[in-house]
Amino acid sequence: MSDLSHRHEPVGALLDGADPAGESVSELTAEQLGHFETHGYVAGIRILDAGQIAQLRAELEVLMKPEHEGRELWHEYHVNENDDPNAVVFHALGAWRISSGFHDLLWHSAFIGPARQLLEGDVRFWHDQIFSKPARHGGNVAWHQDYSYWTRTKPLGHLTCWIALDDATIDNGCLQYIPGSHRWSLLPKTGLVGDMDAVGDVLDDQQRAAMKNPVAIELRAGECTFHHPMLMHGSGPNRTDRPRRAAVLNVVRDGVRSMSEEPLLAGQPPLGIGTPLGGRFHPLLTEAAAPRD
Ligand SMILES: O=C(O)CCC(=O)C(=O)O
Repeated sequence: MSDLSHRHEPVGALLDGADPAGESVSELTAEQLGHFETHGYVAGIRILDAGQIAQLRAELEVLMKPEHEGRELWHEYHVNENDDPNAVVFHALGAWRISSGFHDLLWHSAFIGPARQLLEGDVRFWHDQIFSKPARHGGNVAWHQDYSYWTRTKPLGHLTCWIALDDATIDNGCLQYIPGSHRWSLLPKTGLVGDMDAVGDVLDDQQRAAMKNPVAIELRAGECTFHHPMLMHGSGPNRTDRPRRAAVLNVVRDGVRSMSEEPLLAGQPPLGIGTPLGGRFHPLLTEAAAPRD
C-alpha cells in the first residue's frame, strides 16, 4: 500500500469533470465573508457533486472496516470515540494518506478558494478528519472549540471545513454553532464525546446564556460549512434511519508553527519548536490544474 502523503497533487479522478451543474464556486461573496467575520462561520456552500459524493461514500465504507489495507497509516482511528455502543461516533485522522478521493479533496478549488479568502493568506494542510454517525445509534459530539485541541500550533490562523456526505439535519446530528462565540477566549478541553454540556463547567454566565441559542447547520449532501477555530460547536445524536457522515479538512494560514517537541500527529517525525508547518505531512494547497484528458 503506497502512502499518498508523498503525493502533493491529485492522484485519482475525484476532481476530473466535476460539477456538471456548475453549482460550486471557488470564491465567497463579500456578504459571506462578512457573515464569517460577524458570526464565526459561513455555511451552505456547495462543494461536491453527486458523483464525488458517491465516490467518497464508497471509499469511506472501505475505510470504516478496521481490517482495510493501509490501516497502519492513520494518525488516529476510533471505531467509536465513545464507550457506549448506543452512541457511536466513528472518528479518524489521516484518510488522505490512504484513499485517493479523500486525498484529492485537499486540492479541490471549491475548498481552497474560500479557505484562502477566509485565512487571508496561503492555505497549508493541517490534518483531515472523518466523523461518521451510523443510523439509529449515532452519538453526539460535545460542545468544544477546535483550537482547544490545537494549541501545539501557533499563532491562531486555523480554519475548519466540514463537508456533509449525507443530508445533515437536526434529527441525524448535524453540526450546531453558537454564533459569535469565536470572540470568546480559549477554553480548556472538556471532552469530545459523552456529556454534551460538559463545557458548561468552564463558562461564565454570559457564555452560558449564549449556549441557549445554538444554530443548527442543516446541509445537503455535498455542501460544506467553514468555521473559525474558536467557534463553539457540537452535534447531537443520530436516532434516524439515515447515517450522518462527514469529511473534515483542517487547514492553517501558511506560516503557522509547531510549538511542540513531540510529533504534531501520531506517526509523523517531530517538527520541533518554532518550525513552520510544512514538508510531507503539511503541504501547501494550491488548486489542481484543469482536469486532465
Ligand atoms: O461531525 C461532528 O459532529 C463534529 C465535527 C467537529 O467537531 C469538527 O469538525 O470540528
